[in-house]
Amino acid sequence: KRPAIRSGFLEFPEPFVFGVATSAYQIEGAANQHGRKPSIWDEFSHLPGTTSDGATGDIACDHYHLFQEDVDVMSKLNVKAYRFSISWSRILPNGTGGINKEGIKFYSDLIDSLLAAGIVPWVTLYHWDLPSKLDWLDSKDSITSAFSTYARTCFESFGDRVKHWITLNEPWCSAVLGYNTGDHAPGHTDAAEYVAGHHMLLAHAEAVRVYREDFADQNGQIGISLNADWRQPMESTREDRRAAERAMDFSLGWFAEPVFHGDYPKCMRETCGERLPAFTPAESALLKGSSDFFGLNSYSANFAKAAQHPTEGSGYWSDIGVEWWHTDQDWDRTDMGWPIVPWSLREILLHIQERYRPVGGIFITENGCACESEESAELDRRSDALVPTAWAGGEIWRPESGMVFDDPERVRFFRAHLSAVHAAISRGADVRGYFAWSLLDNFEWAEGYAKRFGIVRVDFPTQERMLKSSARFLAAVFKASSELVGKVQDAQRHGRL
Ligand code: GBH
Repeated sequence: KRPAIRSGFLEFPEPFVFGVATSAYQIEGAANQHGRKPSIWDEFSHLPGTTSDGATGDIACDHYHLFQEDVDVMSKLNVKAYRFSISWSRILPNGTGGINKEGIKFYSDLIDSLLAAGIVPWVTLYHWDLPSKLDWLDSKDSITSAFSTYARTCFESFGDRVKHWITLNEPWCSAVLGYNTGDHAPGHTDAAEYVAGHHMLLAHAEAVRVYREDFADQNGQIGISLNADWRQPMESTREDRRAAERAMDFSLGWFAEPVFHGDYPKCMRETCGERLPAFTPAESALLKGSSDFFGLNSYSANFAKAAQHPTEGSGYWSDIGVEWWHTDQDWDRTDMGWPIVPWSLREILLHIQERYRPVGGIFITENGCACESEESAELDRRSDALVPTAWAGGEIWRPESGMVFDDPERVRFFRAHLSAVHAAISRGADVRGYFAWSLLDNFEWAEGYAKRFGIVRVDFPTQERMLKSSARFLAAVFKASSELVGKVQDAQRHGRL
């Protein structure tokens, strides 16, 4: 049993990674600078009608130029780990072929600056911004080799300093939103989700093989981040319990089963038949165990009910055979319309623990909320806002400089979800880290800039950063945790533990 550390109001097992997360296209900007070429998101966001208010990531948070300031903010907030992603087309502008030295330099400088601030980099290779010359529907061999060559370039360039890699972020979103609903780049609506997802899984497995075989001396870990929102049976009937299970199998299981057990869930294979590509025995063997840890992104939950009538047509949504209810209980919602259900995070963690027993533990690589869209926001600049004692767990943490944007809903969200993580740990889930989404308000994909997920507010016209009270809250949690880790390590060094 690992010794517990008190993190303000809660105890987490030690060591526990506390961090914040972002992704390249959502924050960097500098879309056409220093040799970067377009990704599918550059092209998609520039098409009319694809994003709210025609927003693009051309400038975003201008993090490409302001990264040092952002690292400084993180160190002020006691952040110990930072999860960011690399823009593939900044490194390899055409997706394959020549390397862009200036792109390498940008990430190299960022990594150095993080390490100098004592912040551990967690690097996502692919957070949805495929170089526009490529497509996940390209032939299996060509897209798989393009991704693994890109991955190899990153391991070679940064692997001396980066020890935590995530291959893909949320392949479910890339496959379903990109190749079925068309809400995300590349905006396809011709039901190619199973083939796209299949290629993503194989690309992931191949990159992991390259890392394990050729970069073993770097002594790092590599895994994948999957999104999962909890599905609760509408009634506790057999039918609804099965419906909820199917919904989980068709979302989390679609990717987690191949990665941890070597094949798609049985119910998917039975329902989809030939529309779901099959793995060869060699591919299946390569996939099985291809994640050193379980990266989980989780935001919400809703009720699942068995579909009364088989839905017309074929395709992902009718394959699931589930109807959804958000509203049967009076759950609050975020600005995204996603129900706020903190206990659902506990249920998901216990589900993952039971089903996958990841040897390297579970890392929550994203959790957070949008809860202050421009419409509802009341900009409250106060000179010395304090995080109320109860939120910071007995610690009154006085801000050094005064300005803070008040976001009490987000503070409540984080407090409740951290409590849920804690509850899951005490029931046996091997959770080893938590990354808040997101460090900054940023380009929220199809929602543009209208939905804000940051713990740091960004005033986009001036690029001014301002802490929110949720940043204060998390800083207090992170600080309590790292102080106690320090004390435990000290005691161990001096033989008292
Ligand atoms: C993440 O995806 C992305 O990785 C990140 O880039 C993005 O900015 C962030 O979330 C915020 O959107 O009502 O129960 O059906 C989020 C994936 C999938 C989470 C759909 C919410 C619906 C919740 N999302 N899910 S539910």
